[in-house]
Amino acid sequence: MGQNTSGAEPSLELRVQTLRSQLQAASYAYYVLDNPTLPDQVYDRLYRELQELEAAHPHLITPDSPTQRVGEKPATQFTSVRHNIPLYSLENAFDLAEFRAWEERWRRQAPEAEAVDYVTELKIDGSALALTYENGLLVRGVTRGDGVSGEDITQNVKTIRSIPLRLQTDAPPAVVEVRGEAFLPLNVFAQINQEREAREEAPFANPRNAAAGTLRQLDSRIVARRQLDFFAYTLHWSTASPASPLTQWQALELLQTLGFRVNPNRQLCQSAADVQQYYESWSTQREGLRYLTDGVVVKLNDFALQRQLGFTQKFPRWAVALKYAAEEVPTVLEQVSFQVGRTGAVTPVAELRPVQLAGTTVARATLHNADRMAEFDIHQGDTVIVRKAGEIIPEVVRVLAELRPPGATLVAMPSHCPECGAALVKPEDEAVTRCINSSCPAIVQGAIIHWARRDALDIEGLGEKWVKQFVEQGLVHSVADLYELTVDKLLPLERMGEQLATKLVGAIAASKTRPWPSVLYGLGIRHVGTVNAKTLAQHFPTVAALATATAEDIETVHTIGPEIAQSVAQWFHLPANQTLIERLKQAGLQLATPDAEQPAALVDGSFAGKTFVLTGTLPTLTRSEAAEKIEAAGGKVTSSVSKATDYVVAGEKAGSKLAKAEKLGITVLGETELLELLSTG
Ligand code: 3B8
Repeated sequence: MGQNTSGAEPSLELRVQTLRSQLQAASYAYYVLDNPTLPDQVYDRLYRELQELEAAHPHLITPDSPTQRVGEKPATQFTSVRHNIPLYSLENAFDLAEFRAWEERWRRQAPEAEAVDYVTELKIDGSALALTYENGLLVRGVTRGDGVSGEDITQNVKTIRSIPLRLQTDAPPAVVEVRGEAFLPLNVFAQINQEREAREEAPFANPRNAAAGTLRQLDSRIVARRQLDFFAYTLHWSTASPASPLTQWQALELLQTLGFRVNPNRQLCQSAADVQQYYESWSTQREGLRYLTDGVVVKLNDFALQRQLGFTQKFPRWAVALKYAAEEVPTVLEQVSFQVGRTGAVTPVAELRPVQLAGTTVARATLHNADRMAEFDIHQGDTVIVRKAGEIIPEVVRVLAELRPPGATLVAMPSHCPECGAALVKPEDEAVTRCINSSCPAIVQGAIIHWARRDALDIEGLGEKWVKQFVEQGLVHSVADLYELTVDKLLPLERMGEQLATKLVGAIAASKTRPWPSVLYGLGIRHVGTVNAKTLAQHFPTVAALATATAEDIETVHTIGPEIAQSVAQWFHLPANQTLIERLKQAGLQLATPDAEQPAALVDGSFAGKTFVLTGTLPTLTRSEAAEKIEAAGGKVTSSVSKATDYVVAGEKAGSKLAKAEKLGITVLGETELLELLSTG
C-alpha cells in the first residue's frame, strides 16, 4: 500500500498500513455489509491516529487512504469524458403484459434458448455512475451523461463511503469498470430539504434530483457531508481469467467481495412466474425501504446469452425495467394562491380539483417559486401532473400544455403582497419572491407562531388560531406586544373566556424565563436555527455583544459562515429590530446567559477591545482620570454613543447620551461599578 520511501521508519510505515487496512475493513463491514465490527469511538480514534501520522509524514499518504474521502476545495467545473463502454439505459415495461412481450421478443432472437434464469434486482431511483479501477485503484467516477460521455466527478465519488477506493482483491485485472446507482437515503433527503427550507433555498423535488444535484456539486466537501450511498450492479472485468464472472448472479457476488455495497434484495428467478411474484411482492414491500425504487430490473443471468443478444440503438436486449405505477396523477388547476411565510417568502400554491394520490386526497400542491412557475408557463385551467413521493408535500411536476383550454390566462406572480399590498421584491439571483414589509400581517403572524414554538419561547396554547385573531384585531403587531396583553384585552375575542385568557397570559409571562439561545432562535433571523442560535449565544453571551458585532466578528465563530454572519449583522442593524430588542428587554426576557448578566468584561477578565463613553459628572473622578483608568486596562474611550459602545459610564446631569444608551440597550455603569469592574477586570 504505502510506497516504500527511504527515510521513513519501517515501523511507522507498517503502522500506517495497519491502520488503513483496519479502517478499510471496518468501513466495509459498516457501509457494505451493514454489520459494524468496530465501535464508532474506536474507529474515530484509529482514523485520527492515521490522520496525524499522515499530516506529520505527507509522503505516506496514498490515494486510497480512508482520509482521502473528505472532499477537496471547489473545482471550477467538471470535464466531460467519453465512456469506455457506453452507458445504455433500460427499456421500460409498464406492466406484466409488457414484460411478457419483452420476453417473447428476446426469445425470437435466441430461439435455441430453453429454460433460462433471470436475475431480478430492485430498480434504485438514483443517478447512474461508472467507476473505473486501474490495477485495483479507483481512478475515475463519471456520470451517465448522455450515455456516450459524462462528467468526471471522481472527487465527489471518493466521498461515498460504500465505494471502495481500492478493490479488495490480491490480483485485480488491469481495468475494472463498475456501474451502479448513487442515491440519497430518504432520511438524509428529508434532512437536506429541511435545511434548505430553513435557509430558504428551493427544496429538491425528489431524492433522485437531490442525488444528481449533489454529485454535480463543485465543492466535494459539501458532497462529503451529504451521505450519498451507492449500489453496484454491473461489473466489466478487462481480462478473462478464472476469476471473471460468467453470470450476473456471480458478478453481483463478486462485486460484494470486491468491496461494493450490492442490494441484498436480489433474486435468482427460474421463470416468468417467479419474476411476477418478485415484482408484486416488492410493489408493497418497497415502502419500507430507506431509499426509493421505481420498479424492478430483470436481467438474463447468463453472460453468454447476454452477449448473443447484444444491444439495440438504445437498450440492452437482455434486460428490462419493469416499472411500478408512478404516484403521479393528472388533475386540473383551478387557481393559484400565494402564501406569505414568516420570512415574507411568497410561495405559489396550486389549488386543484381534488384527486386520489398515493392513498390520500390531494387538493393543493406547491409550485415552489416564481422561477418554477415561469418554467411551467402555467395557465388557469391547465391540466397538471401532481406527484407525491415519500414524505414530501405534493408538488406540480409537469403541465400538459397541449390540453390547455383556449383563451386560458397565464398565471403570474403578483407584484404586490396578497396580504398587505406592499411591493414584492425578487433578487435576480434568488428563486424566492419576498414581501419585505415587516408589519405585513402574514409575516407578523408567522413570526409570532415561530416565537411560540416549543424550541423557541415555548408558549403553550398560543396556536395559529389565536395568533391570527390577535393580529387581525390589532392587539399584536410584533412579538413584543404579546407581553403587554392582559386578560381584559383578550376577553372580547371570539370564543375567549376568562380561564383561557388567564392561561394564555400566564403562558406568555412564563416564556420570560426561557434562556437566551431560545430567545435568539425565536427572533426568526434568517439562517439562525436552533443550532446556530446556540452557538451564537455561547460566543455572544449578551444581546448587546451580538448586536454590536460586525459580520466579520460573527464569522470568526466556528461553524458560522459568512452568509449567516451577514444575516445576523443585518438583522441587528435595522432600527425596527433594535427597538424590538429594547422592548423585549423591558418586558424582562432573557437576552443574556445568566452568568454574563454582569458586564462582559468580568467574564473575559479584561477590558481589551471594549468601548466606553463617559457622560455627566462623576462623584470623585474627573473625566480624564476615568478615561486614563479605562485605557490603562485596555479599554477605549469614545465620545458618542452608538451600537458599538459597550458601556456608558454616567454621572450627575448625564443627558442625551444616557438616554441613547438606554435606548440601545447598552449597559450603564456608575462610578462605583466602574471602579469595581476595574479592580476585578
Ligand atoms: C444494462 C444493465 C443499464 C442498466 C443495467 O437499480 C444497462 O442494469 C441500468 F444498459 O440502468 N437503477 C439496476 C439499475 C439500473 C440498471 C441496471 N440495474 N439495478 C437500477
